[in-house]
Amino acid sequence: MFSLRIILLGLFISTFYLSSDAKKHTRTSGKTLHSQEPVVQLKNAVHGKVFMPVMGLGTKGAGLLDGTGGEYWGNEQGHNATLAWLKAGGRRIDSSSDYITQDGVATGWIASGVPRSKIFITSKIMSIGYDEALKTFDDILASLKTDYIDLLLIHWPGDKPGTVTKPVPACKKDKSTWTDCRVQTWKALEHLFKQKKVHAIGVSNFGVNHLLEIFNLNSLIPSVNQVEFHPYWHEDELLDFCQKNNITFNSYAPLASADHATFLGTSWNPIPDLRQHPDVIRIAEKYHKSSVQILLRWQWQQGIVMNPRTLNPAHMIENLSIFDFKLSKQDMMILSYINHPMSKMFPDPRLIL
Ligand SMILES: NC(=O)c1ccc[n+]([C@@H]2O[C@H](COP(=O)([O-])OP(=O)(O)OC[C@H]3O[C@@H](n4cnc5c(N)ncnc54)[C@H](OP(=O)(O)O)[C@@H]3O)[C@@H](O)[C@H]2O)c1
Ligand SMILES: *[C@@H]1O[C@H](CO)[C@@H](O)[C@H](O)[C@H]1NC(C)=O
Ligand SMILES: *[C@@H]1O[C@H](CO)[C@@H](O)[C@H](O)[C@H]1NC(C)=O
Ligand SMILES: CC(=O)N[C@H]1CO[C@H](CO)[C@@H](O)[C@@H]1O
Repeated sequence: MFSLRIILLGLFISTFYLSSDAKKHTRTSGKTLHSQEPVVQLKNAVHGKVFMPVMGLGTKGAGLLDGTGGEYWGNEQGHNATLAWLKAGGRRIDSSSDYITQDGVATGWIASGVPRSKIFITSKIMSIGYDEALKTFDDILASLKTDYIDLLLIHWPGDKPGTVTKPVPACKKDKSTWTDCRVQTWKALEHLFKQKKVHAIGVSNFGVNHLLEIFNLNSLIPSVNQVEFHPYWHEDELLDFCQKNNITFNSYAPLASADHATFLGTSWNPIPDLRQHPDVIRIAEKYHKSSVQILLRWQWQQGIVMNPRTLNPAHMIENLSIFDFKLSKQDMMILSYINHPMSKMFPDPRLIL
């Protein structure tokens, strides 16, 4: 009886926290962004008020040109998806200097006719050092055909485990850790921020250890951390740490990539499609929503912003329509306890020193 009460109390507190959190994060800007779409206000490292649309478009396909590992995305896919996304009412696009779709994103946003000021573009730079980051930023502006970026992130805290950047960046030469590269790259982002060439700066794939390193610089705190997060793989402690420090949590692969394969060093490992999971399907039927809408809503009720990738305009509209229903605390809990032993789709950034 006693322990049951504690469990119920825990459920109550966590649900209150989650729902009040989602509420707290919701703002409607009305002016510069699509009036209907919920946005969050970024808190750290911003000039004035910066509102980030909750739903973005992912533009990196995990697949290779030879057809393995999922869907291949190049400039043609980037162009078509961006154009369809903006037409469907989406306003945020998740891009990177490391994706092979950036030029397509540019032709797509220009073809849409939507003014640049109403579009929120994220791009990313690897941990490569100060001068190298500034040079890459110029390439990003040229590639995306814009003169500013809404949100610029450090893409990874170092080489992804299992890959080696060639040539090795000067900031990493003869060093056992990526600390110098991270710090230099962050300083370059701060420089661009101070010049107002970017409206907000943040990081991606950073663990608590990497974030504390930035805190120790006694300078700007990242406004966003973009991390893999879905019911198969969710680092709740990292989410909590970010939210306690006003770092907006941006999930990636919110559908566990859905094309259900994860690269394990040498081979693609199939993972059961989350969209077909019996618990997800049962909850979807209960709310008369699709599995994907359930998976995305589960994120939003935790105050998380996301960028699912899709080429399908009907899927885009579906993805944008998760703001008119609410999952019960029990259903949130069921989704949080779905798990899979081989659930990490991307390399583990916590292994990067
Ligand atoms: N920072 C980083 O290091 C990092 C790493 C990985 C990814 N990312 C970002 O996060 C984005 C998303 O991750 P992801 O691309 O790996 O995968 P994802 O968004 O989890 O899954 C994409 C898959 O979901 C399907 N899908 C999307 N909406 C759907 C809907 N409404 N109904 C049914 N299926 C739907 C898509 O198929 P259809 O085309 O058929 O809809 C596609 O196969 C990336 O594109 C990238 O921008 C960042
Ligand atoms: C992109 O859109 C064009 C025009 O509708 C179409 O012909 C082409 O097949 C599309 N490409 C992809 C990869 O979807
Ligand atoms: C988070 O932001 C709020 C204002 O929105 C501020 O009151 C609070 O002190 C901030 N917390 C931290 C840890 O920076
Ligand atoms: C075409 C369409 O239905 N677009 C919708 C996408 O989602 C936003 C936010 O919910 C709606 O405002 C749009 O009408």
